[in-house]
Amino acid sequence: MLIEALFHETRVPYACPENLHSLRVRLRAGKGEIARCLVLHADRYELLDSCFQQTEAEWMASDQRFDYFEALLECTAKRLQYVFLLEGKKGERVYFGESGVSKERNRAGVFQYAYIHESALFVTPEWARDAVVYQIFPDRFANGDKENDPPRTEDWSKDARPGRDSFYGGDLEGVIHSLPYLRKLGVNALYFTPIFASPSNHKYDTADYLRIDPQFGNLDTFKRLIREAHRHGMRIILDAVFNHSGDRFFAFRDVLEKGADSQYRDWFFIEQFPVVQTPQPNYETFAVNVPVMPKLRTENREVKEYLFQVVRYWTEMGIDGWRLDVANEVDHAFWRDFRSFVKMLNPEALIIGEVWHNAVKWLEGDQFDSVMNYLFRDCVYRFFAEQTSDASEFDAELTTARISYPDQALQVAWNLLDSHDTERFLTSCGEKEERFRLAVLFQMTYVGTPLIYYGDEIGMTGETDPDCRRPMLWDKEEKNQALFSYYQRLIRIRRSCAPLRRGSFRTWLADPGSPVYAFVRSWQGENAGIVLNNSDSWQNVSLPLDTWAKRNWTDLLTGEKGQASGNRMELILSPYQGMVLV
Ligand code: ARE
Ligand code: CA
Repeated sequence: MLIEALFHETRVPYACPENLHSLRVRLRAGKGEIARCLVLHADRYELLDSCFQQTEAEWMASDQRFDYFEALLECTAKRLQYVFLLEGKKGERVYFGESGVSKERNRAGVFQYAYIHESALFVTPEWARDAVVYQIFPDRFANGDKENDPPRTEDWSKDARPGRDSFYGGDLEGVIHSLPYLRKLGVNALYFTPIFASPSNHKYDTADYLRIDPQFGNLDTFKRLIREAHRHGMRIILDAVFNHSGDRFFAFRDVLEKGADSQYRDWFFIEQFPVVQTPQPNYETFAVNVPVMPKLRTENREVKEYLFQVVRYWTEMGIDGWRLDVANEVDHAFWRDFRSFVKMLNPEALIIGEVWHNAVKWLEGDQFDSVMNYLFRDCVYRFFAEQTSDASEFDAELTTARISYPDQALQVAWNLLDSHDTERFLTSCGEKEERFRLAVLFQMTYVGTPLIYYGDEIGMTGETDPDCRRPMLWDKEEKNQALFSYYQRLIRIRRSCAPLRRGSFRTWLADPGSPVYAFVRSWQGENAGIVLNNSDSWQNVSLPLDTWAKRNWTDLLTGEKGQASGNRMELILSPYQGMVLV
């Protein structure tokens, strides 16, 4: 047994309390090394070996290098000591504990999870598990009020190609008018990129955090939007841009005017006085030299209090959550207090960070509920769009992304194909709609929350920012109606099939060199099996029955029924066909 590959630690994601009396523990081992994994566990104060319970850890997934096993340990006392007992493929047995690996139980020592505190439990909002989120970029979604259009508003047409400074006149009134459309699509949560006052079209350079941008409407419009959206069964999530303000934010204006004498000088990271914006800003900004976005010193108590007052104002108005911009560059202490504060105001509020890389540091239960899942997008991009990975590589990459996070976060991670910061996924697929459709099917059936970028559902295309932000197509002739119906159908399937929303995940088929990928989601004894043919040729597929555990199946997409013979399920899939079997 390759003992160098063994890994466990008593923290997320290797040890995650499920509730006060159970701890989910995970073990990493070399690929194909372990035949059986047991966990021996007891109250920390137990001295007698004979009083240790045994729980079998099950294989949960494999990635490129490792196998992962998982067990749920019951602990009445909330305190735990445990040690893994591993059996290798050749029958050899070793213990693995805090002191190391040994044939002798005592030498291996034990891992200790000292106490499960109520405050340390990771609870994410229940509603988020049933959510399908729709992302709206307000200037480009719908223009419901021509009166508030900015000067130099450009033509809203299918040929529009936005530049960095284009305005199209979209607003909140337009969103209110479109709620029936969104309801028809089937989504039940709306995420808005920023809507507070700012000079740009994207509004990430906030001038006034307490005011709706007049191009989008006013406070009254926003309150009506919340009311109407809620009446349509839709939640509202706003963008929290706290890493930086805009340069027209009152505090930054004051620093520009008064320099070192400004009482707000420590709200930012000023390198030198007087403060200049050109030719290069002499203060920290978002990214590299973006003068209109001075970085906020969120560690400063006054800044934090100011922003928390902003958070209180909008949260109390009735919104259902926050998406945190550049969440990875704001200090952890800020986010910890932010979580307590938001959940105090509204325990059901959802908190989603924008992090493009592994975000486990923020997902231990004390900061975000989850993240925009760009790791998911990377895997999906390589498999469906580029087609540079086979089923086995796709599966391994997904596993690496999945096992990085605790289950609570994973279940509500925003799985996106694209966003206002990336090229449109249909464009990534070379506008080959069948590939795009298969990726959407995957998005709607994988673990986590589907996040739909406005217009994807009707076949909009576009290169990266700013081209991916074209005005929404509303003309019947211009929309891909068939694609819209397909989205509707998939959303309906997701909403009617609990395993797709809450179920565990098991790889079903992922052979090297093969374009066929299959997996099973299970929830309370119910299974949903997803089979995807990511190729332009017919595929004969033979699936083992043990993961599926029954003989009959119905494809929710076509209504086709079938039966397995022997101990395999044989299927024939047409090019780019996907199936959702129950
Ligand atoms: C403009 C230009 C961009 C340029 C950028 C930086 O259009 O081409 O890359 O400036 O100089 C908003 C606007 C953007 C605007 C930007 C600055 O929407 O149009 O872009 O302001 O004026 C990183 C961050 C991530 C950030 C992306 C854009 O980590 O937080 O960059 N995303 C949020 C929002 C944006 C918003 C801002 C932040 C600023 O969603 O819309 O931009 O408030 C890799 C890295 C990521 C990196 C990603 C994209 O994968 O791992 O860290 O994200 O690439 O570059
Ligand atoms: Ca308008």
